[in-house]
Amino acid sequence: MTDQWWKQAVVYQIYPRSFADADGDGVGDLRGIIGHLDYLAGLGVDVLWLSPIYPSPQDDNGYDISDYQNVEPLFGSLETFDELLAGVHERGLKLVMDLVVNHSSDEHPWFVESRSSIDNPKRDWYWWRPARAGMEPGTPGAEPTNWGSAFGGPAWEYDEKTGAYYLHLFSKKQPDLNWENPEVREAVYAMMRWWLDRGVDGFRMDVINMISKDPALPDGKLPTGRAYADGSASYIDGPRIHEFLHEMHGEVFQGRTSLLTVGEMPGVTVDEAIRYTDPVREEVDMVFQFDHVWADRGPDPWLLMPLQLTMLKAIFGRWQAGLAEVGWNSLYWNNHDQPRVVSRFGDDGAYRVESAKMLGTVLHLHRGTPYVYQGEELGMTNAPFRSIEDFRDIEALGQYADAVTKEGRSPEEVLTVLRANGRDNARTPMQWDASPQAGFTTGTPWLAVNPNHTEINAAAAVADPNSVYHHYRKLAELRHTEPAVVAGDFTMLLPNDERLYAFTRRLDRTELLVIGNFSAETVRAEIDDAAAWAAAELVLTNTAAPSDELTLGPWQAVVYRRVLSW
Ligand code: TEU
Repeated sequence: MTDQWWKQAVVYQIYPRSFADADGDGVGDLRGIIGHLDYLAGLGVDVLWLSPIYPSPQDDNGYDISDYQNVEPLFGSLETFDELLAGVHERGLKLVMDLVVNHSSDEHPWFVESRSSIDNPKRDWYWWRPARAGMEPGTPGAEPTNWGSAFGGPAWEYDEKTGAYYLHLFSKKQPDLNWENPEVREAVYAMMRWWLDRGVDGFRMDVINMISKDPALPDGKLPTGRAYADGSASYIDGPRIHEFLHEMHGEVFQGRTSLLTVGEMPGVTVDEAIRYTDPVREEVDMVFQFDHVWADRGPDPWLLMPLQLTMLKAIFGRWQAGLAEVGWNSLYWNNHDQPRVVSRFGDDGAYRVESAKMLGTVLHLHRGTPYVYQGEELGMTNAPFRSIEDFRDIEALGQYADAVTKEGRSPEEVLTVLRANGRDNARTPMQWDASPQAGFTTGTPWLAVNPNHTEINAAAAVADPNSVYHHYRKLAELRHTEPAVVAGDFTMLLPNDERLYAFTRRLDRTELLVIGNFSAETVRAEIDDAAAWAAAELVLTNTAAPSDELTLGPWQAVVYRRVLSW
């Protein structure tokens, strides 16, 4: 119960395909990561989260696993993995694996068996259903439910050989596992124990709040103009989800210490998150919620929406207040599914460095465990994708096809949104130096390097004490040295201000004031006890110290500390 070391930790996410390529095949690998462990240790992070490295046809870049207890040859071998793990532990860091068990690859032996015949012992390891009554199997509309897949198209694939459909909430090469079947659950728990016995320090659990489906599998609501319905009401936070996660905790984590578990949970609510992360309930340590990364998404997926700061603050305020007493928040702007935050909520032009530092400061000083996605510490930006041919991501390609061919959208209309929000923005190779392929590879990268690597790269950042890199290093240091950052009560200030994000953190007699300017204007923070902060210590800022404590320059962030005299 007390083993909550992760409250003081900073986690760094590595997307192996795009981090560092040691063998010149244009795809990142484990040897490439090993070669940069000192860089990561120097940044001051505590935990490395590896996106999937298991054998996979790479239909969804590894989130389609064909063997859970091995390493994809593209990335290396189990021996290389053990060497990486040893290198991580030698430097006092921890390593968390990606657990992808809502679905497997359709090339996993479990599914190969399951689809081989209707009476195969593993048939019920997946969700198989006959065609919709009265419909010709394999014809449009004959799918058992009207649900759409997250990657475009229907969520059901017809299998000629056995005359039935199988469910896939993501690509058709990612069939959903049937967690109703205790054999499936036991096989997953055994696999997890196998990795923990090998020395890994925990799991990031992929779409884990989708593993429990409503067995009735009812149709979903079909929005106007959309080809498929949203079935999420039947599988988000499903009927047995807490039972399954508590069982997993008992079967896998019981009796083990110093682990970190985080559940990726699209659509999770604050109330559900309290249930998931309440230590007494023994489910997970924290969750990834999506409310803030959906803050600039409207009902029309093909219409860009500007960020409203008051909405973003309302979301964070709700999650900070909701999990203040029980449970724990994760904190993230970026990951391999989100566009680069400096391009999204900051200014990736004239104020790229200032806004990248400001965004990091505001996020990391909230109450929760911060996650840094590779390249975020350099202020990497979205990439200049031109045509659909520039994209590689199955989600972008699938959604583009649906929108243009089935929903009559213009290609440019869809491309405008994909350029801003597409996942490939996060997946361009890590920018290590200014050389032709940014020091990522000596070969041809699987996805083009962002041309701005000549300016934005790790070599330049480490050499420049005023870089985003060194600001993120200071943020990690502050979390490790100032208890109020970890445990202080959170109070939102100026909730209606559309330019300033301000809040305090208070622990005993120590109080921190954090203010971030989300605009290019000079703005004064009209907070109540402004005078009281006049004499406070300026702990951190991202530009020159403000002349007047509470007047912030363009994209400026300030952190003050005072000790109350009562
Ligand atoms: O992502 C689940 C998920 O929520 C994403 O579909 C996300 O909402 C979307 O991509 C945003 O544009 C997880 C993994 O993080 C993702 O990479 C996988 O593609 C997906 O599950 C299936 O495993």
